[in-house]
Amino acid sequence: MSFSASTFNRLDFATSPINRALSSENKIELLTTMIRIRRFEQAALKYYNAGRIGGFLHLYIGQESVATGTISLCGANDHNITAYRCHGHALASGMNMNECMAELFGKATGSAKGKGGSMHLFAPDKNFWGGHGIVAGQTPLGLGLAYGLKYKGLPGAALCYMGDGAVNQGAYHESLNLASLLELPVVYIIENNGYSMGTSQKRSSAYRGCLAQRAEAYDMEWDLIDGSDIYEVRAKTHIAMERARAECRPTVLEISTYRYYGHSVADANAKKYRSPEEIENYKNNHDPINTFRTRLLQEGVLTQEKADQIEQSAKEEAAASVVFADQSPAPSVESIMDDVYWEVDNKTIAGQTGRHFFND
Ligand SMILES: Cc1ncc(C[n+]2csc(CCOP(=O)(O)OP(=O)(O)O)c2C)c(N)n1
Ligand SMILES: [Mg+2]
Repeated sequence: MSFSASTFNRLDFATSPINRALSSENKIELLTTMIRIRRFEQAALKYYNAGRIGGFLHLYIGQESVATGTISLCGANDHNITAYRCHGHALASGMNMNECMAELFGKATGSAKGKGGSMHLFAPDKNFWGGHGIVAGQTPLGLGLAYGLKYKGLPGAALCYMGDGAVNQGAYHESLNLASLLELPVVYIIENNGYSMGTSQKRSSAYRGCLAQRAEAYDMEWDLIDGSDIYEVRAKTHIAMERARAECRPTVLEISTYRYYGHSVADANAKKYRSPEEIENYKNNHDPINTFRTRLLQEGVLTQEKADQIEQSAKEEAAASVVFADQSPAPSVESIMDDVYWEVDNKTIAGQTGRHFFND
């Protein structure tokens, strides 16, 4: 089927300036990133279930358009930080599968030398500041990234992601207050997948309209985004990032999305607090990868053969990362105390004496 504007009966975000600027290669790259994230996590799930990965494993399957679409807008001065459901943000930020899978396996070749695990992927050289386990703990840190940009006079934006369960934490509200008061270039992105662990959003939050609308109380701009359409994710996030870069003003975005799996793989009730029909409906009608693949086929940008090839190579890349992780050494016993405090590793006086703030 050939593409025409009348094919789509809703506002077509493909025609927004930031999406019109995409070449066919750029579009295929967006699809490839989403598929790589999904294949990486499917491999991780398999080896978690086989007992090869310890701790938690929070899967991002179903939410791929959020990290992929938003981080695709980032330039040299833009930064991002998120919670524990961080594999998608890590790969979208340019981390490779080997260092991520090795981290999940707890190996010395992992991005945090095997000491962080699934919740703590981290790549400051790629402007990706983690991977944080405390719900909303990253929201003041995201504010700090934005403060740093303003302090240095750099025209950038700090993207700070959180779940719908994080919006009732005090730290988030303190952050919104300061973001607006100090006029900081931060974009708070609520990835609303409908649940905080086993509690639905409607049972956990009081709000008028939507969660993002609370921004009005802090005199901040906000917007709602349909996460199943990566074009919409990019179009609306771009506006917020430009507001941050050019006007140093913060924004709250709420992106509706969904996770197919439980809160973590260890969520025994994953199929009890929501119906199988709900999961099936999302898979069949709102899956961001299926939606975008179909769209690119319609636009004539993608062929079925190329789509199959992208799937195959992502699968092979993920399988190779498992081999890499499996064959990598565990961290040495001698290194167990390293990487806890910078001062201790660098043998500063504070590190040697344990005195950080007082001289006596
Ligand atoms: C301060 C704090 N309280 C409780 C927890 C336990 N906890 C971990 S994840 C989570 C639910 C968060 O849900 P949401 O913000 O919607 O993110 P999602 O898991 O859906 O991505 C809770 C309560 C925690 N990690 N930190
Ligand atoms: Mg949630």
